[in-house]
Amino acid sequence: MTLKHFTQNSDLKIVLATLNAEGAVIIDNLTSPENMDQIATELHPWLGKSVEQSPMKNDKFRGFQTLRTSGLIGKSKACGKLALDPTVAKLMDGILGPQCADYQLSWTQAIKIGPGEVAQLPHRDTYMYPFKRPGPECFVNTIWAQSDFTKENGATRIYLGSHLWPDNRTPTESDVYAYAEMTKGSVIVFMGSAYHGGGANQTDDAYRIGVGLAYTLGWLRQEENQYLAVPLEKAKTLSPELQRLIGYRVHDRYIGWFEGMDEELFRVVTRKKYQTGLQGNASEGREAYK
Ligand SMILES: O=C(O)CCC(=O)C(=O)O
Ligand SMILES: [Fe+2]
Repeated sequence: MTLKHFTQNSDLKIVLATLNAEGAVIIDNLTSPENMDQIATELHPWLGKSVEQSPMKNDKFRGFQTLRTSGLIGKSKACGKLALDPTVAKLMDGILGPQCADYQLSWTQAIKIGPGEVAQLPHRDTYMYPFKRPGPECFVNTIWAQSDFTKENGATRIYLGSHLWPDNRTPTESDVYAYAEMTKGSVIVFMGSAYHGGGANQTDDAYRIGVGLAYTLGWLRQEENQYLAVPLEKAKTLSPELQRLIGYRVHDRYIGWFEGMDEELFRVVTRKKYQTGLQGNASEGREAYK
C-alpha cells in the first residue's frame, strides 16, 4: 500500500475523496524549500540543541533520540504561514467543516528524529477524545517535511484505511503500513483516527525534521493550550486570520466568550448551518433559543 501523491493543482474533490477513503494523502511541494529553510532558522534556538536538552521532555512515546518543540505559532512566522495554507484550509473545511462553524489549530510541534531512533508506537491522535470510532473525524493532522522524508531517516509510517477501524482493532504484525516519503516542502495530511507513528531513523548522520500542525473542531478543547503557548501580547501581533485560527474567537456565538471581550481581537464566527454527526447535538438545542 502506498500513499497517493497530489499537487496544489489537483482536483480538490479527488483529494478529499482519497483522504476520506484512505485516511491520508501527500501534497507534493505545497510550500517552497525557502519557506522551510526559514522555519529551520526560526526554530534553531530550540531544534539546534542536543537531544539531552530537548525543549520537551523525552519519553518512550516521544523517543529518546528525538528533539521536539511546540508553541510554533509564537516562535516562527513561517510556521504561521503554513498553518494558514489555503490548500490545507480547503481540506479542513471539507473534513471538519460539516461538524463545526469553524475549525481551529490544535497542536503544533516540530519533530527532529535523530540517527538511531526507533519507530514510534503506532497510535491514533484522537485517543484523547472519547468519540466512538469509526465516526466523523474530529482532528486532522498535517506534517510538513522540513527535510526530505525517506524510509531510512524516519518518514512517518501510516496504516492506510485504519481511520475506519473499530475501537477494538489495533495494528498487528500482519498489518501493512505506508511510508510518507516526500520532498522538503511537501506535506502529509491525515485523519487523527488513522494509526501512524514516526519511523525509525536508520541513518548514521541524517535528521528527519517534520513540522506538525493539527486542526480540530472549533468547539472541542485544543490539544495544545494555545493561549499559554501564544500569550495575549504575542497573539496581538499576529494577523487576524492567525488569531482566529489559534482560538482567539468565539465559536458560533457561545464557545469562548468572556466578560470584557476585546472586540478587535475576538470575532464571533458563525456558519448558518452545520451538522454534527457526533454524539450530542448542540445545534438542535440552540434552535430552541431562536
Ligand atoms: O514524527 C512523526 O512522523 C509522527 C509523530 C507523531 O505522530 C506524534 O508525535 O504524535
Ligand atoms: Fe501522532
